[in-house]
Amino acid sequence: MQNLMAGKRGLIMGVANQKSIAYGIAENLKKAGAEFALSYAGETLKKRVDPIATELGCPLVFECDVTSDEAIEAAVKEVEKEFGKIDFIVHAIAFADKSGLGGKYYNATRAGFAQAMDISCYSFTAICEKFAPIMNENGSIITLSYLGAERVVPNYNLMGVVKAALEASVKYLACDMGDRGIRVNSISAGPIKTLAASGIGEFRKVLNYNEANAPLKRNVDQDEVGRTAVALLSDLTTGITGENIHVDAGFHVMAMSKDLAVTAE
Ligand code: NAD
Ligand code: 0WE
Repeated sequence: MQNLMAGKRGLIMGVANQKSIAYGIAENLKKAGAEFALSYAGETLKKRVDPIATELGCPLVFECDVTSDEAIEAAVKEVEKEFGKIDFIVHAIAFADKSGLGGKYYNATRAGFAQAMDISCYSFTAICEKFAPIMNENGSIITLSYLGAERVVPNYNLMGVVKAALEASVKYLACDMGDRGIRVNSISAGPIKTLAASGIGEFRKVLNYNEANAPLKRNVDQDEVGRTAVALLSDLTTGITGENIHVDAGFHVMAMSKDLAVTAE
């Protein structure tokens, strides 16, 4: 893995702290020899992200709230000034208002729906379009998704619908960007205790259920997602685009709880 990403440069969006999935990806990209910039949302995260950038030897760290076209355009300029062209982008960003993450899906509000789609889905499309001119041929772009896009996961609700749209956009973007050799894929990660997850009531139950029912009988971690991300961003996977790879200890293949006693009789 040492030289897999040697000479490759890119941008990682969505590191909030050392528990972020984006941090697990960044650590592994660093190990593989890549060089990258970090972007984060909100001044309050600066004090968390600056030391991480130092640790990982990032030559550029900047704020970028993806709800702003100007911020995304400024990000392209910053990255171009530092690196010229880049080879990869990691999008590890999601947000939905609490009203969209529990109770009934249909209680999502118009404003909450629009905001969750904007931050967690549209931003990926905008980033692909705005960064395309400074991407090298054979570049690779990834985003993060979750099984709730494909099937109903209790309480994931609005985020499930938004991730379904994100996974559909991965396919259309793969088609749009394929003529320049740029690949677009997603990783569907199993549940991992991060800052975003800590805002979810009963997240421990989700972790326990996945651990008990996954074929591998355990949960995954940020490092495992990070290693798959390196594969998708490297030249090991030049034939893969428009794909959604599950890094979930196999949980997604199960149609029923391993313990049939839960509902039998
Ligand atoms: P995290 O809280 O560490 O990361 C989420 C990031 O989104 C944060 O850095 C936050 O600042 C950023 N963000 C929110 N609004 C933003 C905005 N307007 N502009 C820019 N950035 C913004 O949590 P995480 O679990 O590492 O989440 C990363 C990705 O992984 C998300 O897309 C999430 O849906 C996905 N995911 C998480 C899990 C899990 O169980 N933790 C499982 C599958 C997929
Ligand atoms: O994508 C996610 C969660 C993303 C997320 C988390 C929050 C919490 C704080 C988006 N918006 C917010 N808004 C907040 O105010 N995951 C894949 C993690 C997750 O969330 C769940 C899960 C899993 C897994 C919610 C219910 C059930 C399972």
